[in-house]
Amino acid sequence: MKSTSPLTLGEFIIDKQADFQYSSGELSRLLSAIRLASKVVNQQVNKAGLVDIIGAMGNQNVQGEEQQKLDVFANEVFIAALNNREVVCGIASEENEDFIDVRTGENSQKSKYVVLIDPLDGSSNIDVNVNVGTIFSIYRRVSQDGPVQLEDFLQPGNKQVAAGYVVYGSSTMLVYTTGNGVNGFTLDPALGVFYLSHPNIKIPTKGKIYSINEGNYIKFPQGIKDYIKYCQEEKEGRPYTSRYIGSLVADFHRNMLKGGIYIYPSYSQSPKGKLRLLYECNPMGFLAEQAGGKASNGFQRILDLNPVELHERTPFVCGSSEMVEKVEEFMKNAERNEKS
Ligand code: P6P
Repeated sequence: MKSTSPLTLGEFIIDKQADFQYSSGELSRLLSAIRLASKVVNQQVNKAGLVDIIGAMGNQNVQGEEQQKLDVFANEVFIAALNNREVVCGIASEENEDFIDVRTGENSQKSKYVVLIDPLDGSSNIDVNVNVGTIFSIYRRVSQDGPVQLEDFLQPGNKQVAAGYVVYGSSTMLVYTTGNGVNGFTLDPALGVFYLSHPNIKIPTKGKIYSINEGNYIKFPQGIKDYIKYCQEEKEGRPYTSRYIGSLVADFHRNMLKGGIYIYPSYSQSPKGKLRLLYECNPMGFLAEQAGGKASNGFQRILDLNPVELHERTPFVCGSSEMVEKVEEFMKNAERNEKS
């Protein structure tokens, strides 16, 4: 008899384990650790306005950004969940300058996986109650046994075995891929259970939403300026709508469901843009491609970039495939004009 209740995330992970090339059960346990941590963080995010957990700790993280208490809390929760279950051998986080070797127990000594994480993206929105999110990226280690090495983390995005995000908002969702499509799960807060609510998500090939911080317009490369003007023209179904929350996970999630494009370009003060390649752009790029979309740095596929530093930045253009292609067209034309 067909089950009437929707699949839970736990059931889904087990069901799909067989799809996964390396199905030893370890990746399933890793995803379950992330599931647990996201519930713990969600509980604090949802009551952040009620307890004295808002407000900067007076510290700064490795990015030199004011560290919100929830940033620190989320980082500790995810590291603890992954560490305690001994499902990974190494972790890199936006909140930590160096990667962490977590081969503490017998099992983690044998673990094949490393995780890179942005534990609470969009944290500047925490105290104004706007959606924030967690982003994670999972690789198989490339070094042999023994201590994890920097090379285990500096892998191109096309080597990811899984990636996903949690968006903490009006409802909390966990969205992830293991390379066989993208599925979204919504948390029932009363039961503490994630249910499959968005099976096999596909990004529309084009949309009418563009997400970019237009306050930086005068600093943008010419190709981006040209694309913004294109979005605003009154023809061929335009102007598009500008929607920018200031939280990558929230903007990406909306654009993935409705169609649209998110752009964080290079600009004069930051020639590599703002977003981090390893734990923001690669996981979101993997998800976008698995959902039929695209992710680029304006000129080439994000997942083909070869990282050289743990916290390196990259310009980021991601979302509906035809919209990303149009940005790349403007970028190439502008570059050609500048050279001529
Ligand atoms: P800006 C949040 O700090 C973040 O990394 C993304 O989540 C967000 O899209 C972007 O930066 C916002 O940056 O410069 O527009 O405020």
